[in-house]
Amino acid sequence: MEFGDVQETGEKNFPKQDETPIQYGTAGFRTKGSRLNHVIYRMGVLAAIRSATKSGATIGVMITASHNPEEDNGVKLVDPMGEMLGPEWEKYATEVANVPGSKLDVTLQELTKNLGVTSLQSSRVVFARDTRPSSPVLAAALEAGIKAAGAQCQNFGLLTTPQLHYIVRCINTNGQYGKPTEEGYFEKLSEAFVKLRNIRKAKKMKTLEVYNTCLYLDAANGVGAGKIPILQSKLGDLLKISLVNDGSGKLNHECGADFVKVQQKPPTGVNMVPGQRWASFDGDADRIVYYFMGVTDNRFYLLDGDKIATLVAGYLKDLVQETGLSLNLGLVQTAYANGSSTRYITDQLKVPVACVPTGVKHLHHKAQEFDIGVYFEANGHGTAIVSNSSYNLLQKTSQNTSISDHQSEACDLLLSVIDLINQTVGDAISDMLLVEMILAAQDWDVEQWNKAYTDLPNRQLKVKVKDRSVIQTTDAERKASSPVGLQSAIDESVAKYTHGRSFVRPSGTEDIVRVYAEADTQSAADKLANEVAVLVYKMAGGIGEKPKLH
Ligand code: G16
Repeated sequence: MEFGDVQETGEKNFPKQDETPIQYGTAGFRTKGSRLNHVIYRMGVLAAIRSATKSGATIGVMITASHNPEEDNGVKLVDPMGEMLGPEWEKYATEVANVPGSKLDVTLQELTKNLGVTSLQSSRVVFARDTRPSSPVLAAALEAGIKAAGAQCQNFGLLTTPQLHYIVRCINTNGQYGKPTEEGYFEKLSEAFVKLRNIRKAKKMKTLEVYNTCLYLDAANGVGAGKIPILQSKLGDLLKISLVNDGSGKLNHECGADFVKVQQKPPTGVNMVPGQRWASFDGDADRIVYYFMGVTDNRFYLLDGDKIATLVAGYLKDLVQETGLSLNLGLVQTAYANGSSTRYITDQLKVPVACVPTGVKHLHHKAQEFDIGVYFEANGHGTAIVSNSSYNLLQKTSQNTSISDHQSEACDLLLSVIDLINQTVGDAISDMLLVEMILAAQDWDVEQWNKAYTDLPNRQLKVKVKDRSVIQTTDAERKASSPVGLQSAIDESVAKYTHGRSFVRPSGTEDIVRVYAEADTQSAADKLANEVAVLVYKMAGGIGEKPKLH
């Protein structure tokens, strides 16, 4: 195949802006929006090639930098079943993004030749963007890339990242997963939610005494904010959402799921009353965390991805038991999972738990090994997935007249819960509805939910280094294999603390090294995190202000 025209348009309208290499990271390319024009143009072409290798199945492209600051932007590619781009393609993406403009033609020629692609005419790419100021321009670059490649494209405008993932799956399953529109997305989720919430009424169960239908939501001033009124209009009184950081302020600035999780405090400027239930989305609404102020102690309590995972896994485990089917349920976490959560899952829930490297792509992949796989990163990014065979079995069993009413009701219930879940990727809106449904089903409020286990105090820090790739990790990122000597120094520090644990890893979305530490008290966790941050600074080429020991 020839890509002379693609190269010419690229050189003319989307020239490479600088020579600094850019890498497809944890969730795509991410850097300052002003550096991304050529990258995103080229990703339009790559998405068309990906589609051709999947027999013309639709590929999605989302323009967003999610939790990053407003001036950043990025691009995430979505595979046909709505999952993240296959890891084997990340190297092609990196190569195509970095090649000099004058070599784009030969690079694409070689790539398509090696992949056996001879035409892009039946390739299909759909795309959407978040609310960042740079997103419309980048969306135009993307569209130009798709069109220059000769592929068909559809622009879905402003969507949350998970909505685009959902739409891609709907298209490629010919509507079996749902209607491939935003309206279809809200219809599917809200119908399942309303059905599940009304079960109490249908079964004449006692009215809710503890669960409060009011939820306070910080939408990080992101794309999720604009979607809440649409959702609210379909929920009636079953969930009343009060929105803050509704898009009128600066995106992710001192608000949003990442801020709340990392800082372990509420978004700046919100007036939290003890006992109220709060949640925060991130900028593209693929993460959610919950929190509240204790009524008796006025303390801030965070219910992060680990707490959501345990709530969901516990609920699903009971429901599976009621179906009488032997479906194996498992939970997937990363090294950031609080030690107490892992202990609770193993000892109390008695659900198998696996640990994988950071990045939803790794968690999703591992979760596919279970009949029902629940996966969550501590930062609030996660979902649950159900294998096709388990789904079919549930459907068949629910219609089986020889089983007890109780069993068939449980199958029916589980099928509705599955409809409430966006199985393609972590989804803040779907996760929020799932949590709210479970809390209502148990007639719990946040305090009861929080009681399941007590988090070990923990701290996350960021260290700036000259080149973060000098840090390499192994054992699902729990150990640093490079630079030499760093891990033994971390081990020595950790050994001084009761219940101490710490690890470091280069971020795949920001130009920093992340440090995580936990210990028996907050001051010990802070001290350990500081010690390890100083080690990173010294041994991995720290730049800028040196981390200070407390
Ligand atoms: C992305 C990924 C997440 C990951 C996060 C932080 O989230 O999808 O899986 O946990 O980045 O990654 P890192 O620690 O490598 O910077 P998002 O919400 O920013 O797209």
